[in-house]
Amino acid sequence: SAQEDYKLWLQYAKVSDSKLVSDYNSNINGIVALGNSETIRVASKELQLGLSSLLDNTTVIQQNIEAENVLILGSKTSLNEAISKSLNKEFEQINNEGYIIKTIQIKNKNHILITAKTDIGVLYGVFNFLKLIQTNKSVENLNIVDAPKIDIRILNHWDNLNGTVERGYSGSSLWNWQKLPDFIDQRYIDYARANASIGINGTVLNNVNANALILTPLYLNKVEALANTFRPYGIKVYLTARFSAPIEIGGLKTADPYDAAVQQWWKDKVAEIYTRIPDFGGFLVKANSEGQPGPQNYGRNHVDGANMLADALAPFGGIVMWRAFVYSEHDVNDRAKQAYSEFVPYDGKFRDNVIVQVKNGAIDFQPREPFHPMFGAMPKTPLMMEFQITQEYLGFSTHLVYLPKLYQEVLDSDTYTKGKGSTVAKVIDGSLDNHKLTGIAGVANIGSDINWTGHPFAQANWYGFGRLAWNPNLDSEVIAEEWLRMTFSNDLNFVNPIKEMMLKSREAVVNYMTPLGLHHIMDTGHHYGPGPWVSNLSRPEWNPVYYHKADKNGIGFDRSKTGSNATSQYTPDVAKIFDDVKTCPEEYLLWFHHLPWDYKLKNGQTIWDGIALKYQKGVDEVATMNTTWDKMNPYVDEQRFREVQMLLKIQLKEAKWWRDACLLYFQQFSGKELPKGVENPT
Ligand code: GCW
Repeated sequence: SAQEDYKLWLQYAKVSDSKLVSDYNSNINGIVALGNSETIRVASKELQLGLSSLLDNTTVIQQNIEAENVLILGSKTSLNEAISKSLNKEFEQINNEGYIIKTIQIKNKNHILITAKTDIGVLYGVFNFLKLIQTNKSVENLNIVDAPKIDIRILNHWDNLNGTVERGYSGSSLWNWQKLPDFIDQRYIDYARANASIGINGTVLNNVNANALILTPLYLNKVEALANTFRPYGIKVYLTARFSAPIEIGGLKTADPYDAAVQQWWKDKVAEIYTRIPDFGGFLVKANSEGQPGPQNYGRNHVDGANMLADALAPFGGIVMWRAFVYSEHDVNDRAKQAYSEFVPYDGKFRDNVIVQVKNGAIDFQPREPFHPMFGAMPKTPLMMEFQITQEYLGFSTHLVYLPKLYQEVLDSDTYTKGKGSTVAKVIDGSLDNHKLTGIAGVANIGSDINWTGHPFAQANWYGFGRLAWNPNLDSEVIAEEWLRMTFSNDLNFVNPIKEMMLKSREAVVNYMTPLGLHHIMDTGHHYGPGPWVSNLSRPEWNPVYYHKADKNGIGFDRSKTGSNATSQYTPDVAKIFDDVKTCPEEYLLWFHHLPWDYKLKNGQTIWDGIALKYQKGVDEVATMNTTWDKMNPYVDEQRFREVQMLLKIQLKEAKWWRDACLLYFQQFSGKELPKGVENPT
C-alpha cells in the first residue's frame, strides 16, 4: 500500500517465523536508556516503534536493570565504570560515530548493550540492532563493532527555492520554504530517520546552481528550523554558496576574492550563520562551470576562491566542498580532460578545511565511465567522491537500475598511484595519502513522491549509497540482500531471484544504452531516451556526435596517445592499459579508441556485430527482469507489485527503443546488416 511505499527500508514488518519471534522476545525484556539527550530519546523511541511492530514486543523504558535480558543503550560516559572498562578493546576500535552491540553479563544475567563514544553512535547502533531483527539474524551472543570509514557522508540536493528539483524525478523538493520555519513536516523527521539509519550525517539543502537568497536572513531562519529538526539524528546542514552573493545580496560591486570588503562580507555572513546554527557544516560550491560565477570572473583561480571561503569558515570548524566539475566552452578538444587540467596543478595549495569534490568519472554520471583521473593525482589535497543517486542518464525514476554495483566498480578501481592496490576507495577514505578530512557525496534522488524516490527500487540506491559511504568496501550484493529483506520480505523465494535481478540491472542498462564504452548519446537537454544523432545545441560538447564520432571509418572517441591523450592523465601503469587497444578493457573500448567497424573483439565478433548484440542482450535482460518480477505477486503487497510491474514494462519498451534507435542510426555509417540474433526494429 501507499504506507509501505512511504516506509522505505524501515517497514518493521512483523517477523513471520513465530519461533524467531519468541527467540527475539526472550532476549528483550525491557529497555534501559541511559542519558537524556534528544538523540537518546529518538533512539529509544525508534527501538520501541521497531520492536512493537516487528515482534509485538511492547516493552517499556525502565529505570533499573532488574529483569534478565534487558536492552541497555547509552554512550560510554553513561555506563558504569566496570562495564565501560570491560569494553576498552572495543572502544579503541571505533571512532566517534562507531558503535558496539554486545551481549554482556551483569550479576550473571545476560543483557544486550548498545553503546558508543557518542549518543549519535548509540543511535546508529540502535538502527543496526533493529536491522538484525529486520533481516532475521540471531541476537544471541552478539559482538558487533562497527565504525564509518569516511567522515562526511552527505546528500546533495539539487533543490531550487521555488520547489523544483534539477534532475529530480520524484516530485518536488521536500523543503517547503513557504511554511518553514514554523511548520515542521513529519517528512523532515522521517527523512532524518531514514538517513540516520544508514549513517548519512550531512545534507546540502539546495542546488549547486545556487540562488544567493538562501543566505539571506529570511531563508536562514528556515534553514535553522531544518537544522534543529535534523540535529538529534546526527545530520548537519550545509548550503551551497553562490560566488556572486556579495553582489547579489550584499550590495557590493564585486565578488573578487582578493577584495577586502568581499572577504569581510563572507566572514560576517558565516558568523551570522553560526549564531543560528552552531554546528553548521559549511559550503558546497560550483564555480566557473556551466555559467556559474566564480573566482575566474576576476582573474583569480579555484584556490583563491575556495581559500577565501575556507578562511571565513575555519574559526567555526566549517568546511568548503569545492567542486571539480568544471569545463569551459573554450577548450572543447576533449571535455574529459578539463577538470584534471584545471585542478591538479593546485595540489597542496588549498586550506586544510577545503575538500575537492570530484564526480566518479570525467564526463558526467554515465551508465559506465572509467574512474576519474583526478583520483590519486592530488595526493596533497583531500578529494571527496560525488556519485549521482538520481538517475539523470539512467532512465530517470522509470528504469530499475541498482546503482551500488556502479559505485562499487568505481570504488574498487585501481589508480596505481602508489602501486597495485591504490584503489579509489583508499583515496577517498584518506588511507592512501593520510588525509584527515574525508567525504563522499550522493546527488539525492529524493522528492515529494509518496515513495520518496519515484521508483520503489530507487530507494535501494539511496540506501546503498549510505551503506557504501559508511564502508566503501562493502559488497553491493550484501547491500541488496539486506535492503530487500527490510523493504519487502525475508522469503528466499523472493530475495534470491530479486537480488539477482538487481545485480544484473546495471549491466543491462549499459548494454541497452551505451555498450562497449559509448557514452553521452542520450537525447540532449533532458537526457532521457536515445539521441545519438546531431542536435542543434550551440556547444559542440553538448552534441552526442561529439562523443561517439561515428563515421564510415568507424566509431569511438580516440583518447589514446594518437588522439586527445586523455589517457596520459592516469598513472603510467593505468595509461598503458587504456592506451593499447589490445589491453584496454572492452567495457571502455570506445571511450578510449576510435575503431573500424570490422575491428575484431576478443570473442571474434566485429565491433558492429558486437554493438548490435550488446543492445539485444540489454533488451533480453530487461525481458528477464519482467518475467522474474511477474512471479513475485505472492511476496509483495499489491500496490508495490503493480508499480514495479508497470515500470518494468516501460523499461522493456524503452530498452527496445534504445536498441532500435541506436542501431538504425549507427547502421547508416557501418553500412552492415544486423547480425543473427538481433531483432529487427519494431
Ligand atoms: O550533470 C550535469 C547536469 C546539470 C548539473 C551539472 C552539475 C546541477 O546536467 O543539471 O547541474 O551536471 O553537476 O553541476
